[in-house]
Amino acid sequence: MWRLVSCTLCLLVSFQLSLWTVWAAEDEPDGEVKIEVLFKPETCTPKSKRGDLINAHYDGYLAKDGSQFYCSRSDKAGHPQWFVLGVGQVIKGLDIGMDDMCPGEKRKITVPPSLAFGTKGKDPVPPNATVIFEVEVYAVSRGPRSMEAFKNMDADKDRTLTKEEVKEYLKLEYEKKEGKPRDDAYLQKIMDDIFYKNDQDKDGLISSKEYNIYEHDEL
Ligand SMILES: *[C@@H]1O[C@H](CO)[C@@H](O)[C@H](O)[C@H]1NC(C)=O
Ligand SMILES: [Ca+2]
Ligand SMILES: [Ca+2]
Repeated sequence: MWRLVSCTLCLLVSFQLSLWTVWAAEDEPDGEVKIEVLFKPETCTPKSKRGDLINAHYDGYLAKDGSQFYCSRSDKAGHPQWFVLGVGQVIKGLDIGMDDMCPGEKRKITVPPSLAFGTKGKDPVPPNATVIFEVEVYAVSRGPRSMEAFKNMDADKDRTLTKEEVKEYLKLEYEKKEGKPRDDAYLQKIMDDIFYKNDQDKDGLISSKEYNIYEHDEL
């Protein structure tokens, strides 16, 4: 999912940038992920953990000059993106840096190259670059890797998920989290993405085995 896009739209609104130039550190190849909490809601639950389905916006900047290389607000029609935390769907530094976050929380996460795009970089990120992400979390759902979520999705309890079952689940999740339904095309897109990533044998169903990436989760 790490499509890097040009980010013209976001540049217009990235007034934070000026704050960040002072932050510019030299690139430490083996440093640690640095987390700065920018905003934390008073009621901060649920907290994200590995395997949770996270919905978030994130903007990426190069530490050395503050230039922006990624912006989820202008990618994919500006929808915040869904991903599973802690399983390598995003760079390692974000898997680490977005742990224990609640909906509404904002963080600035500084990631050394070893936990970002490495010694090779990934255009337009140059080799050995420390990157900074500003993230805002919108939703934290248990799953899709929790067995709880699987059982909720599997409406007819046959231990496989059809596209209809997954879509219905997403529809209800969105309504619950956002107070209003999402349009069908949007749900369809997320669902296609989920099947693309999880339906390994491409039979149009997600089996409990395909779904269950954690050995300790037993059905
Ligand atoms: C990136 O870092 C590696 C290891 O520290 C080094 O071997 C390589 O030359 C560096 N690449 C660039 C383009 O600076
Ligand atoms: Ca089913
Ligand atoms: Ca399958």
